[in-house]
Amino acid sequence: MAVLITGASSGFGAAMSRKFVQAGFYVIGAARRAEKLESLSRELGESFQGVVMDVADRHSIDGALDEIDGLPEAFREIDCLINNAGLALGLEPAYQADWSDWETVIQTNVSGLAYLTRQVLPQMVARGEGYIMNIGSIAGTYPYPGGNIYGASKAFVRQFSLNLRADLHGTGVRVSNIEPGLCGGSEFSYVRFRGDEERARQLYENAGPLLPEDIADTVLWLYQTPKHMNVNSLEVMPVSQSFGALPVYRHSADGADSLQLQNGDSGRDSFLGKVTRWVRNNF
Ligand code: NDP
Ligand code: 8X3
Repeated sequence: MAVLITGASSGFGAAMSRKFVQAGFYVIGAARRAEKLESLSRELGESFQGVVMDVADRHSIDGALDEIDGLPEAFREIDCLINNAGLALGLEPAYQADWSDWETVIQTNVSGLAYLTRQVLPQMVARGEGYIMNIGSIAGTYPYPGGNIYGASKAFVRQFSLNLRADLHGTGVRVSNIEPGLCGGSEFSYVRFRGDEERARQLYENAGPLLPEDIADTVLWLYQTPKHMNVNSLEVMPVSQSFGALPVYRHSADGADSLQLQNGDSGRDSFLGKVTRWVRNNF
């Protein structure tokens, strides 16, 4: 039996593929970039099979699942599906965001994840065991400026995971939603900032972010927990990240509008300074 990991061509998915193969499991790594999968296959050997799959296209998902049916026997049954493929595009406010970016995020993070899960679940239910692991995000719980459709897509992942638990009650199939915070060492911000390497680099500079290996270790641990145990959700942040105060916008009769935080900090300049620092530190 095998572990099917989407988004295996970089970041979390590549790190998970390495950890699972090192731990003795058979891994099918799926992504769009065949050359990255081939390189991982050369590195990991016979326990890894790459399959080209565009999760935003359900015909591509069906084609890849047919291809998996033709793989050596050890790979044909999927014991664990790790729905990791996903992306954010841009940080513009909702009223300036590009609609086609939003569609891509929805097709990848929402429709693709849901469709692949729907296609893989019946074999798990028939066997009376299996594991669906969804990679959500802290963005699915905590809103932030510019998070708009990305955060909403991860909120879908959170609620879908919980509803799967309800539907799968009694089947033996486990479901977890893993919600990482700031994590460097992947292409996530490079993709979000449309190839702006410097902006992506600055986001993680001196921030001590999580690393893909941390998420891979977490996911491998979850998979190896006893089969009677289900971790419904798991939120992981770097120690350097926590929560911000909620800003309040105040109108003033003299036109000097201001923003105030719950801790009493106020004033346009100090708030803007905080926002600038926060944005620099977080994005
Ligand atoms: P990366 O950009 O490094 O990896 C994303 C992976 O998803 C790539 O392998 C990419 O492969 C794949 N992918 C994207 N679109 C598609 C598609 N349409 N079909 C198939 N595969 C696709 O980012 P991360 O490793 O950081 O992100 C992995 C997951 O973790 C995402 O769901 C992300 O939202 C989530 N996450 C990331 C955090 C972070 O701070 N990095 C924090 C919280 C959650 P390819 O381009 O080859 O198709
Ligand atoms: C990625 C983490 O905080 O950039 O899901 O949204 S965040």
